[in-house]
Amino acid sequence: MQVNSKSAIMISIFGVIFLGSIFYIGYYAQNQPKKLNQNEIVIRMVARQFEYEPQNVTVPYGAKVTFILTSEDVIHGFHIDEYNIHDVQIQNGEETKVSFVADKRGSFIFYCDIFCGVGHSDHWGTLIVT
Ligand SMILES: [Cu+2]
Repeated sequence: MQVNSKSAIMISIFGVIFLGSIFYIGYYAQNQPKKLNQNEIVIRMVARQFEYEPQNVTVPYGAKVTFILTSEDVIHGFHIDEYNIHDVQIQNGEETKVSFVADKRGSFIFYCDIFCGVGHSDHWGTLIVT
C-alpha cells in the first residue's frame, strides 16, 4: 500500500511537470517574434509628372514585394494588370503601400491610371520578376 501511494505521488508529480512543460513551450513559442521572410523586399518609389523613380525594378520570383509610394506633385496611380493591382492613389505627403507576392515571372508594365497631366500616357515603368 505504501508503495502504491508513492507511485501515485510520483506519477502525479511527473504529470504536473509534463503538463507544465507543454504549457510553457506553447506560451514561449507564442511569444517569440515572428521571423521575417528573408525574401521580403521593400522598394521606395517616387512618382512625379511623368515618371517613376526607380523606373525599372527587378525582384526575385517568390519574393514578397512591398512598394512604398510617394508623390512629389499631383495625385498619381499605380497599376499592374497582371498582378491585379489597381485603385492605388499616391498622394503628395503620404506614403502608400502596395504589397504582393511576385508569383509570376516575366516583365510587367506598371503605370499611372489617374490622369496626372499632359504626359500622363508616358507615366509608366517596368517590373521584372526573375
Ligand atoms: Cu501620373
